[in-house]
Amino acid sequence: TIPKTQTAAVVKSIGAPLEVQTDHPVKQAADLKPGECLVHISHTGVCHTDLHAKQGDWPVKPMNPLIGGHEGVGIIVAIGENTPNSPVKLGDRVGIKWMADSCLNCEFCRRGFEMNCPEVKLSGYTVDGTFSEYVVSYTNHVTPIPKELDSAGAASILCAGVTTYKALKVSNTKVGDWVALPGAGGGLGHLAVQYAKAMGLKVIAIDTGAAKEKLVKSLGADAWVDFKTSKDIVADIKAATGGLGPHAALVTAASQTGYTQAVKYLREGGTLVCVGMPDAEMGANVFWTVFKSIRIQGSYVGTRQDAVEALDIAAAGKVKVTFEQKGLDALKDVYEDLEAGKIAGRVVLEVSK
Ligand code: 8ID
Ligand code: ZN
Repeated sequence: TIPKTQTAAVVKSIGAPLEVQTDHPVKQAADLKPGECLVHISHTGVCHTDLHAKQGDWPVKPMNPLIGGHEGVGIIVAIGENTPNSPVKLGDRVGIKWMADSCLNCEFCRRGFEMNCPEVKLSGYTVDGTFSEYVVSYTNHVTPIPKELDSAGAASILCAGVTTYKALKVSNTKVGDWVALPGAGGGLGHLAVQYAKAMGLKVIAIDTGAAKEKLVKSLGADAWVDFKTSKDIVADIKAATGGLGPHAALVTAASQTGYTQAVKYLREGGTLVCVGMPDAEMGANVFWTVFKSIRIQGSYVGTRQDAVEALDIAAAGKVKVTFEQKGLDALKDVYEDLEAGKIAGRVVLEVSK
C-alpha cells in the first residue's frame, strides 16, 4: 500500500535552507497520468548539480519549491492507467536519471539528443526528484537496474556514470591515448577514471588533497597532479605524458579554473570535453585553439541507451562507485561538504529500507 505522506527534502525558494519534511504528500496511483510511474526510492546519490539547483546559480533556473535528486534507484509501485506499451512493469527495480522524460518524437529525440528535447523533464530541477521516499517518474525513461548491482552501488551510475561514460565516447580518443581529468577526485571524476581505464586510455588525474590522490591512484590513474600545490600545471601535465600533452581533457571540475589551462596543455589535434558546469567563460585562447587544431565539445548527460551501457559496464565489474552512505537527514551537511570540496567520490543517501 502506498502511504499518503512521506519524508522529503524540500527547497522552498532559491537560496532557502533545505527542509526535511515528514508530511509531504505522495501522489496516489489513481492520480498518475498515462506514461507516469510511481517509484519507491531506496537510494539516491547526491550530485554537485543538486547543489547548483539549491543555490539557483545557473542561468536556467529550477522550479521552486523543489525536491532535488537525480541519481535514484527504487521499485515501481504504480503505473498510470492507460499507459501505452510500457517497457517496465510493477515491481521492476529502476533508476531515475537527470533526464526524467522526453517526447521521443521530435528531431532532437530522433537524432539521439534526447536531452535537448523541447519537452524534456529534468529530475530534481523541472520536476520533483529523488530526495523523497516516493517520486513520480516516466515509464519510457526509467532505466532497469542489472541484477548484479545493489541499489546503493548503482545509484550514482545514473548521473555521474552515464555522464562521464558519454563524455569519453565523444572525446575522440582511442586505446592507449592520454586523457586529463580535472575534477578526478569528485563524484563524476572518480567514475571517469574508471571508464577511461576500461576503455584502454591512460589517465592523468587532476584534483587536490591526499584523500582524492589516494582514491584516484587506487582506481588506476597513471599520473596525478595536485592543482593547488603544482607550481606549473601545464608543464606538469605535459611532462606526465612524455612532453606532448594529453589527447583529450574531460573537465568535470565545478569551477572555471579547471578549464582555463586545458587548451594550453592539450596535444595538437586534441579534444576538450566540457562537462563541469560553472556559469563561467572557459577562457580558451583563440590563437592556440586554431593553431593547435583543438576541438571543443560540450557533453550533457547521456541518452537512455548510454544509461543502459554505463550500467552494463558497472554490472560487469569494470566500474564501481566509491561512496559513503548516509541518511536523507544528512543532505544539508553533504551540500556543505560538496561546496568545500571535501567529498572524495560520492555520497549516497539511503532514503528508505
Ligand atoms: O551532463 C553534464 N555535463 C553534467 C552532469 C552531472 C554533473 C555536469 N555535471 C556538473 C555538475 O553540475 C558540476 O558542475 O559537473 C560538475 C561536477 O559534478 P560532481 O562531480 O558531482 O562534483 P564534485 O564531486 O564536487 O567534484 C568536483 C571536483 O572538482 C575539483 C574538486 O576538488 C572536486 O573534487 N576541482 C575544482 I572545484 N576545481 C578544480 C581544478 N581547477 C578541480 N579539479 C582540478 N582542477
Ligand atoms: Zn548529476
